[in-house]
Amino acid sequence: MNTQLPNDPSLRLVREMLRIRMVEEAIAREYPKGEMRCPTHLSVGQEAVAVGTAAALERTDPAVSTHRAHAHYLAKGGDLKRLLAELFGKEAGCARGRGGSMHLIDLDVGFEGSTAIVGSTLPVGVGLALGIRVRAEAAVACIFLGDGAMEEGVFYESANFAVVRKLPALFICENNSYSVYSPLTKRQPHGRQIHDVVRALGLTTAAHDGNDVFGVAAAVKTAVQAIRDGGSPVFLEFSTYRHLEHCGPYPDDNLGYRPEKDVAAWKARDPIVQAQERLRDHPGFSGEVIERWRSEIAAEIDGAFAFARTAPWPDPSTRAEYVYA
Ligand SMILES: Cc1ncc(C[n+]2csc(CCOP(=O)(O)OP(=O)(O)O)c2C)c(N)n1
Ligand SMILES: [Mg+2]
Repeated sequence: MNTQLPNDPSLRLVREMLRIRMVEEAIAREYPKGEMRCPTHLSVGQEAVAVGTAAALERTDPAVSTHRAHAHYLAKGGDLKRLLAELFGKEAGCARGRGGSMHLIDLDVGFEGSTAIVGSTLPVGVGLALGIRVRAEAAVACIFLGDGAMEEGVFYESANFAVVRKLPALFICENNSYSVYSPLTKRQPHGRQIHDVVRALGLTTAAHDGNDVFGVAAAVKTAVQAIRDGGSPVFLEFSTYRHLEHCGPYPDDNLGYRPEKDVAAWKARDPIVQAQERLRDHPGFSGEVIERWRSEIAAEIDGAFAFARTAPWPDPSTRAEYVYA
């Protein structure tokens, strides 16, 4: 567990983004050794959406996510050792080593699951919101999705049900402009905005900069409060950008499917660098603080990798347990 968090909320946001970045950079570094035998989709560059959103949620608010889930799982408080053990296929993994990177779960912190099938957690999240309503609880169900997932039929069914039943559902759309190699400009008509489409379905919507962690946290906080106060479901679209390839540990800018000037512009707007610049004169923040965080986090990551590497494999005789066939 992460035991050295600063009390100051702004510092916590930056430290948590740095922690997630360092975890994913460590995964990228270790991945080519071939010990993690699952496909892995990294969120490097997109950390602000996960961290800003989770900061505005309670531990008891359930969340579901996608194939690109490490950041959401960790920001929600998911256990790092169990994440890495899952990537190594070990019994101590959060899905007992059966799921790999795309099937993360930590019920202790309300992280109710992620799956590899794009869009498949949307109705699960809406179902969680229905459960909250039926039990008359004050929680909000958070549903992370990518820009590609809103193009699937299941999104419209799920969003419509949430609106008709006025469910406490918060859709967080990470719009990184791409579904694998396909840009939004090739997938949707010129000028169409995702949040405009969703507003037409009856959800309350807004679009924000997804690389500004403070702006994300503020926007999600407002939305969560409105939902808890009995408002309609909310859909927040956050524009952001992934730095690495769609699936795997490497950059893939050599493929040329993203304009070089876009890649450079987004990298110049790195969410962690931007947040650090914003905090330059903030009490308690300094270069030394960042360096201390770096060494604390590096030690935590080393320990978690050692745990994952040395943890036992699942017993082969249990291979049919905890899976559906
Ligand atoms: C139903 C389904 N169709 C296609 C795929 C292959 N696929 C995996 S990730 C992905 C892209 C999804 O894009 P988006 O929702 O924007 O998420 P991002 O990868 O950008 O985070 C696709 C098409 C899949 N896993 N499931
Ligand atoms: Mg996308």
